[in-house]
Amino acid sequence: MHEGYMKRCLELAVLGAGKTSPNPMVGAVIVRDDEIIGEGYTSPYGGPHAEVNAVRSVIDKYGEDRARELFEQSTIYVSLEPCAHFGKTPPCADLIVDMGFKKAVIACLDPFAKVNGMGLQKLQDAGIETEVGVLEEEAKWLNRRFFTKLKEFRPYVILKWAETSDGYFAPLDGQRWISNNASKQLVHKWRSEEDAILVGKRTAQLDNPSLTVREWIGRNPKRILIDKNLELPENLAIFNDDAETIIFNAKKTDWKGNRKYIELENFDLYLPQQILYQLYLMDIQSIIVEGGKKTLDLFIAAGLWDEARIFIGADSWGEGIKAPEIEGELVEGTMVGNDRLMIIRR
Ligand code: AOF
Ligand code: ZN
Repeated sequence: MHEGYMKRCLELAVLGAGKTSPNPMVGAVIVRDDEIIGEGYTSPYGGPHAEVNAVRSVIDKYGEDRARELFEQSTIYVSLEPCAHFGKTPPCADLIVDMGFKKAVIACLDPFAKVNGMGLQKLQDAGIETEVGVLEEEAKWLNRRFFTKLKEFRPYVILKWAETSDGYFAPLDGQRWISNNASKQLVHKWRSEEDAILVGKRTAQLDNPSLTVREWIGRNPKRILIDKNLELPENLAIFNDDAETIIFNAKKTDWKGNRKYIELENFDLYLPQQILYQLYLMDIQSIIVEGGKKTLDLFIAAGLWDEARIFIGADSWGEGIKAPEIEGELVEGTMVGNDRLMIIRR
């Protein structure tokens, strides 16, 4: 029973994907007499939290007086501990107490220092019955970007590439498409869900990608480029005005329109660590590393990745540049048209 309602919270939470960052995406469901009477999920960044939206949905329907009567007989299910602090919005734990809920069921605690157990404490101090840990793993997985930022002090890193059925990543020179159009659309959806996309110099030059979201409806992530000596020409698509571009280099720190240049002092030393640290300071919570081979290998060698999403195309080439090699746990294996998609977790 609890699990069914919590599952609904997780489904609602997903509706905030790509819009709530750097806040987590959360879902809330209000249940009275085994019937859902209200639902909500986190509004885009800076807006009301899930609990507020769920409470409002009931008030809008029944008016405040009747809603309060109903809350006294209701359980609120939330996929993350209700907040205890004044941030951009007032504490959700206070709202739950004020509205007089009978019970609160929570999937997992919020590791954010200003909440971390204190939201739960507020509910318990007010005499609300509480239960924690329903679908905990699922809830943590859903907000894995948020948890990684708070626990590892770096963005969540997703590696993405396509390889041929015989393991080639690119031809010996130039560029050739491997995956199909359905896979391409999926990649655009993924882009809209993450804060940034990172590529190396060679990929920016050879493929000349815009790294924007065009085959899906959603916001453009920030673009991140590694170009040590700032050698790339300004007419490349990655420099167009469609999105912001952050350029890690060894020459200058500067700001020019949509472009932000960040100089790394000992460029070649701990490069992925330096980049992730700078992105963490900018509150970028997740990145997709889209290539090329050298850049992917850099993150793999440093052990700085969380997920790899690999398309395996139908063609075989017999020669080329070998795809990166990675070890981890296969969490998903599906077909996207005639491409095979493997998702691997570290
Ligand atoms: C909740 N419900 O739906 C979310 C929560 O600046 P604020 O006020 O928006 O607070 C942001 C923090 O609140 C965020 O870092 C996280 O700890 C928590 N997010 N809490 O009760 C929600 N999204
Ligand atoms: Zn809140």
